Amino acid sequence: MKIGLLGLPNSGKTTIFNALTRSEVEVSSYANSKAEPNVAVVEVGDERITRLTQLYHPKKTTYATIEIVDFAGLTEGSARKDDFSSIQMNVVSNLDAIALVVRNFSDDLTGAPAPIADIETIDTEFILSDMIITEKRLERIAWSSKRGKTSNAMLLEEKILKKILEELNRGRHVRDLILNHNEQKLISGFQFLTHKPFFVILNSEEKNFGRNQDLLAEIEAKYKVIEFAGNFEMELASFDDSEDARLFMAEMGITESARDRMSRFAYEILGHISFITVGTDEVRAWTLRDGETALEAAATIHSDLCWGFIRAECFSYDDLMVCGSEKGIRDNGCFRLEGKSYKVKDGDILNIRFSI
Ligand SMILES: Nc1nc2c(ncn2[C@@H]2O[C@H](COP(=O)(O)OP(=O)(O)O)[C@@H](O)[C@H]2O)c(=O)[nH]1
Ligand SMILES: [Mg+2]
Repeated sequence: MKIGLLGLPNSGKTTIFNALTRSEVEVSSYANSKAEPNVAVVEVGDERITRLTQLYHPKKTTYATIEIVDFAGLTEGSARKDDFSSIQMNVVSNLDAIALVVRNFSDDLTGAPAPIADIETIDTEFILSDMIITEKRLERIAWSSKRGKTSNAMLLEEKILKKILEELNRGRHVRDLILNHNEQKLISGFQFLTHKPFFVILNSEEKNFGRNQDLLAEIEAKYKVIEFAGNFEMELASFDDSEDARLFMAEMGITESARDRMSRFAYEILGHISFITVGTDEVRAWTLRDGETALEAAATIHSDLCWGFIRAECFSYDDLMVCGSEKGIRDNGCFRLEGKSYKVKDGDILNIRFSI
């Protein structure tokens, strides 16, 4: 899973990036805005994997990972400049979700925070950028059809793009449109910014953190939102001594690290779940979309397991914790054999039987 941090300059993107990834990228009001994006991979904290490691003593433990990308700032007018085209084509196209970092702290340069206005500014840029792409493509289609060069696929594309343009003109997003599978496929190449799963990270001043219920509710009316105290959490992430970190967190009313909260939030928004494989070699978390099947789980592990799929041996993590061991699982009738079309659940422990 890949998540991109976007936002206005000085909204705290790099600060949040450092907090999430325990990196130490320079944070400053004058940081070079044309620098390459910062990229880091973080492990998804998962207590189940930790406990299974204690139970199986594997040679290797592998947590799920999320890749975080910290972009240069966007500004009003970005859609009309080159800012988006390069970002969009190279990096945004690979993102699974966009996290918009919004400043909710006072800044010497830019003054008092205006989070709602900032969100609208960026949202407008995203919509504009998608409109420009749509209009350009529609012009080309019109040009082709004037010369008698049309196809059914092109007509269908034109129809969808007009629908999209109408939606964007109303200030709405491509992701709000209900599109069938075929339509989704037709427009996937455009990489519309307003098509990606999207959420807001409200980056709050330490002393206001946890006291922004009204503001959060206002944002939530339109977008998914999570609050961070960026600066504070960046400092926390740099602590080696976790006992100290826990004390500081408790003081702030933070029960989980920024990284853990963000991963949980992202899994929820993207409708992702984890299944687990266990053994003496490796205990490992894998990611699936909610609703995906045992066959898709097999393919995630290795294509051979998919081609030669026979059955999935399955029990749940929760049952294992209650029964204490795999023997206990079998004795209590919690062990199942599932077929290809079984819908995998979060926390399922799977062993794929296969032959090639
Ligand atoms: N008070 C406060 N300042 C912050 C916070 N997050 C970032 N800043 C400051 O805002 C400035 C810009 O931060 P940076 O992370 O580089 O922003 P970016 O341009 O979006 O990457 C720096 O001076 C940070 O110290 C925060 O949560 N609280
Ligand atoms: Mg930065």
